[in-house]
Amino acid sequence: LDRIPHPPHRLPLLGDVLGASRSTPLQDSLRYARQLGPVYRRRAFGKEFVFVWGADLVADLADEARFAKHVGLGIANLRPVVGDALFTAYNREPNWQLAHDVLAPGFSREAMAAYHPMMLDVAARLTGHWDRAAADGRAVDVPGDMTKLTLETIARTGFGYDFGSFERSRPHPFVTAMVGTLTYAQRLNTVPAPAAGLLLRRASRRNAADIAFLNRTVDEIVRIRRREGGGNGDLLDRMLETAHPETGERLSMENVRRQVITFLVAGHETTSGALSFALHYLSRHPEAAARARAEVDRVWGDTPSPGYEQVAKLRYVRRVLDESLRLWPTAPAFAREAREDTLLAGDHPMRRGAWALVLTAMLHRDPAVWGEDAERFDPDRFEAGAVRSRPAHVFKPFGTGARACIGRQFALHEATLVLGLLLRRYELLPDTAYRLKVTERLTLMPEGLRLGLQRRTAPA
Ligand code: MNH
Repeated sequence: LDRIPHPPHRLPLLGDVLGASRSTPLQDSLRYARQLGPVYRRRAFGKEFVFVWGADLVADLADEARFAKHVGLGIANLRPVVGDALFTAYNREPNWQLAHDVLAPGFSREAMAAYHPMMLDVAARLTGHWDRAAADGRAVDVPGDMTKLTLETIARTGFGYDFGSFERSRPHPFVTAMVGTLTYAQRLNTVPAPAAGLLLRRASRRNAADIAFLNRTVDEIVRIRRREGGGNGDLLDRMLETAHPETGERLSMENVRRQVITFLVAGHETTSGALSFALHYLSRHPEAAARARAEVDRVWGDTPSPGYEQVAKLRYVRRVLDESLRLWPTAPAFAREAREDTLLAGDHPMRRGAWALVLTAMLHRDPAVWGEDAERFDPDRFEAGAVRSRPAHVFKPFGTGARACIGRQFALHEATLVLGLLLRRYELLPDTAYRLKVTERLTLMPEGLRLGLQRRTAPA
């Protein structure tokens, strides 16, 4: 540990931990990363935290034989809400394997193809909303509308539920409660545990009310399903009815509750951010937007609703999405722990259970891999030949290994589909005064991004 650089002691470190970084911990970590290099440490509350972003170090941490997911920090703070559901389960908890095996078929090709028409339905609500804005010459609230879209999509495809987000002028109370608990969990990261009770007493009472509301909403969703059925084998049907193929075990009701909240949260915030950043970059890079649009016109023609198979054919649109996730991986970090005593990259001794935080957002900017222009938006970095020429494990927006994102294909399909539909329908008119400002509440989002819209005439 002694050899790992840390900030010079002149920095008011505790003050930094308690103060300035509270709302932007990730962007602060990026600043330190640029100063201190590919592996560094920071002290907080008497503990050392190790941050890693150098490509060879991260590649070594991706070795599943020696390392595994670490449930700590922000993720551990979510345990009071979602306990041993998929995202927050400790590796050894039996409910992880059970839920993983029961739910994984919910993300198969066949399952995705069945969600596709519902995704189109939800997207039509978004374009209905945007058509009215375009007609009135009003700019749209991009992150707000993408959050409505992705929440409706996961609620509808996974649970047959409708939050009515596009018919409301204010966010659904479920969203407010969800944002509340996420913000609270992030704040817990910045306050020493013994002081948290005192410092955050009011916030903690609010948080308890938020959690109670999330639970009530889920119980309502389950009640409706039990009464009316009609899930067609969606995620909720799987949670309620599917037994493990080998052990015959089922998820308990308490665990179902935790899984539903997990999927509603994990299934929309990150995708919403990814879509929002992609739309920002498209609006600022007219040449990329033109290429993407030409591809959509060519591949989709004027078919009113593109089929499932036609989405994966949007190769350039997908590169725009990948490049946006490179610069702003909306789940910007993940943690890895040593399964046994080991040497990280042959150099840094780690005890069993010792862990490090992988700064994905910085890994994605490592000039040794991405070049000196790593900060520049360039979708051609994801052209097949360029991808092949890079080492493995340098692009990790969905994490790594057994605990990587189960919803990856879902998110990529949804986001590619929606970008295609929006590019085909509108010209994106940026507010040239807007400077990208990234907000953090465990996930990343371009704050205050608004775009003007102009309806296109139908493609030739
Ligand atoms: Mn998702 C895990 C990023 C979309 C459900 N997700 C992860 C991890 C990352 C991640 C990173 C691993 C975290 C860790 O190692 O601690 N997820 C994303 C991004 C998007 C995304 C960037 C969109 C873009 N995720 C989705 C969607 C769903 C989903 C959509 C559900 C429909 N994610 C999960 C679940 C896990 C997860 C569940 C936990 C998987 C596990 O531990 O077994």
